[in-house]
Amino acid sequence: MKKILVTGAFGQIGSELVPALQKEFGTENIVCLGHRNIPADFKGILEKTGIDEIGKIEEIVNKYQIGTIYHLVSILSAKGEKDPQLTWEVNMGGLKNILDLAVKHGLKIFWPSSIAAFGPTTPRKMTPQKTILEPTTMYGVTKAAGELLCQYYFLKFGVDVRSVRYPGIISWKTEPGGGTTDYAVAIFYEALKTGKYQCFVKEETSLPMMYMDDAVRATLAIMAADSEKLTVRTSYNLAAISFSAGELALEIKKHLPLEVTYQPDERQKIADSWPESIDDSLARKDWGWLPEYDLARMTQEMIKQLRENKKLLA
Ligand code: AKB
Repeated sequence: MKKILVTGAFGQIGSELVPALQKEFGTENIVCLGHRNIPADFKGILEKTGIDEIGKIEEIVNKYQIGTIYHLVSILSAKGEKDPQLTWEVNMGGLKNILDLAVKHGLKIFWPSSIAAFGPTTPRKMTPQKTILEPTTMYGVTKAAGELLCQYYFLKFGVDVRSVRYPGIISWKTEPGGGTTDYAVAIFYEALKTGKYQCFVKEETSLPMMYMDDAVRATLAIMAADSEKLTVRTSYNLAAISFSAGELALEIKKHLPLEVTYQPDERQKIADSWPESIDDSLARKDWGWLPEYDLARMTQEMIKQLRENKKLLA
């Protein structure tokens, strides 16, 4: 089989998608691109190249006979506001490079969009698939523009590019970095470490979220779907659970003692610009998407995995 290249292989999503891809297609068929946070026990094919080094990435495509790229490299919302220029260059420049390689080498592409593609003028409840996209963060601007770029390359050059709008992803293996939804992960770490958490959004702030196992399943499912079944080439709405910061704290308190204080910072404004819940009926209809984790199951699993695998927290 033609090999798969994963960029951003050691980020929040890559850290869990790579093992799933290795399991499904064989470790020898997955090439990981990254240069930071490479775990000491990493097993697999590793190439250390930056996403701006397009010549080197093309050499890798040729060297390994790559047929598919999961292009995960991205600067997230909160970090993006600290350096919007760099965010545009990394997020859009990187995507454009990968799409150009796809045209030249006939590659299939997965690229993640996000609920950040929406903005304050988008309907906030059960946000429809086709709606207003007026994001107010640079990260969101790159997601909205990136979606259109993906669709353009599909229509103009026939690139088989597939995408989902991830909600906030909750995972135990790697902590996210630079996102607005990071509080929903950090609260678990702090609950186990100190029993106290100072939350940077208000108690009533409610956002769409998803446990990592569901996110990985969704990614594999859309990539495995028959091309003719896909009616969206911008990016599919994807949903699992929506809950407020306060509801999450209450759920964790069923398992652990936890004291939460709320001190909203600049990330509150970003959270307020995003939807509360998402209508993902098209993803369900077109490629059979169905989430498995609700708030209770996700909370139980997070605590169990952190206790078992992150010994320092026990
Ligand atoms: C972020 O908070 O920036 C990300 C996202 C929702 O895309 N987790």
